[in-house]
Amino acid sequence: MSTYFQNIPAATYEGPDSTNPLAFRHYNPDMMLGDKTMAEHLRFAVCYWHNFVWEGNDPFGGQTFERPWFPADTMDLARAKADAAFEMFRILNVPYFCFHDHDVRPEGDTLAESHKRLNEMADYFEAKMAAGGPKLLWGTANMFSNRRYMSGASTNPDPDVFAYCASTVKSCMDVTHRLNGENYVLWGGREGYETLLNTDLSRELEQMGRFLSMVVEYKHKIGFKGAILIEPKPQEPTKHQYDFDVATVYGFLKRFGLEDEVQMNIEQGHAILAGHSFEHELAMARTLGIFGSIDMNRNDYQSGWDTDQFPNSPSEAALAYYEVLMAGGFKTGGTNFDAKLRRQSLDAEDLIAAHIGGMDICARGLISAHKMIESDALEAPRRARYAGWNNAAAQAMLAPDATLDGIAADAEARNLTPQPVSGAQEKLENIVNRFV
Ligand code: XUL
Ligand code: CO
Repeated sequence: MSTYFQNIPAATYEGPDSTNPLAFRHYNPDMMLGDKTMAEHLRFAVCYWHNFVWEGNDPFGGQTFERPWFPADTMDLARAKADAAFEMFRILNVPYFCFHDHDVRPEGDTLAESHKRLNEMADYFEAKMAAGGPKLLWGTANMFSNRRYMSGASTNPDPDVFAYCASTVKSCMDVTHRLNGENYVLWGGREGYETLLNTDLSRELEQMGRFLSMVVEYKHKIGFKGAILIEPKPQEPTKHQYDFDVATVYGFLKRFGLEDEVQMNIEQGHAILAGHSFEHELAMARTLGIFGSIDMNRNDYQSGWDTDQFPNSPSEAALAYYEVLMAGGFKTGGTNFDAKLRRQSLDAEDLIAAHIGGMDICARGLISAHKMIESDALEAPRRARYAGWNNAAAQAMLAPDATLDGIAADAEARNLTPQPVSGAQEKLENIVNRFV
């Protein structure tokens, strides 16, 4: 039993007028929105790494947090960390959690020892999950922290690192499968380059494509029913990451014939780093049929870093969940808080309050998005804007037998003079604000 969060009561819904910093004001798990409860729509997950592994260091300074399980370099401390983690999951009443291998077990001296330790921790989790703990939204392998990965994971110039990665991912997929994880995530933090001067792009992309294909093959071999998710990010820690954004990853999947096998885990902060908005990335994934899950956080819009802050903008959350709902909602995916405290927020209570605030913002966004869709307030004008395409003559221009010169001849014969129509952007923005 952990005593780290002692005296912090389980968080409950108290309604919008509550002033209790440790109660939900908007997240009411059982409230119905359409045919699902709020909990079923949002499918919240707490991540292991930012909450229980990160010590508060930044590029200029070291540890600020003091947690009883630090440095978690023994199995006893790893179990103490797990006790605290599951205690926090219980207080927040989240249905899911996520972890990397590296988050939950100290690395062994050999690959075999590392896998053995991971399996021991999976046993420990299994018992806690069976005793009413959360389910596993996704598992993943940390193939970016250790110096062996400094020149890449599957894209490494050294074939031994490629093989090491195969063993690592296999063991993490096995554990994810055993714990009934609903997805398996690959974030290629080191799958990119620092300088083109020492990089063979052709080889690295080929290695990455082959590796991902083998991951998909292994998923089918072991009968893992969850989704394989790629998490795009344009840079940081590398100067350039190959999984730059959703559109880039889609091109990569097409090249290797994996577009029906792999979906996207889209993170707000990564979208901003790529020069997009979160809703752009979500809309692109929906359009391409590869939407999977989200990592919820926000970036500081000035720093240019991946600051992984807890979300706090109701309007941004509303536009994000609008896209999630338009994509048909989460299937295997969910809302994972890939978010961390600021390094001065030292207390156990800060961890709880941060998640409660984030969950409330997501709940507000979901409610607004649901109302916007029910009212048809945005979709009706969008449909009207394209209504000209509904007639047969317009559709014929897109048919496989249509030709450029045929359409040109028709346009000239009809002496066309198209008249511009207002895009009415401000009116649409005002509509959104009615619901937020
Ligand atoms: C890094 C990031 C990762 C992935 C999992 O920016 O988002 O934590 O979510 O490896
Ligand atoms: Co993430």
